[in-house]
Amino acid sequence: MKRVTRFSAEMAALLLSALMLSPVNAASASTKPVAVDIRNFAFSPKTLTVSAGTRVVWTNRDDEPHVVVSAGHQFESSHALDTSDSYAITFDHAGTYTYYCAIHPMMVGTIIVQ
Ligand SMILES: [Cu+2]
Repeated sequence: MKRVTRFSAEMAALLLSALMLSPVNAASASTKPVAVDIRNFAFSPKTLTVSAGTRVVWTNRDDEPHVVVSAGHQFESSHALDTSDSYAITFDHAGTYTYYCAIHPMMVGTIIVQ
C-alpha cells in the first residue's frame, strides 16, 4: 500500500516536471534576468546586449534618485528609484532601446535586443 502511494507521488512529480518543460515555460526559464546597476551617475553596463524575451532589471546603487526613461518611448518609464529600488522591463522584440535618466539627462544607456 505504501509502495503504491509513493509511486503515485513520483508519477505526480514526473507529470509536473513534464508540464514545466513545455516549450513556453522552457523558454522563459532559460532566460535569466540581466542586471543593470545605476552607480556613480551612470548605467553599468552602459550598453547591454540580450536575447529577445530577457528581463532587464535596473537597480539604483546611488544615494540619489534616478529615473529610467526610454528615449523613443519604446517602453514604460520607471518611477523615481530611490537607493536600492529596482525597475524591470522584459524586452520581447529585437531592437535598439536607448534610455536616459530624467533627472540627470547626461546619464544614457542602451539595450540591444537580438
Ligand atoms: Cu539620475
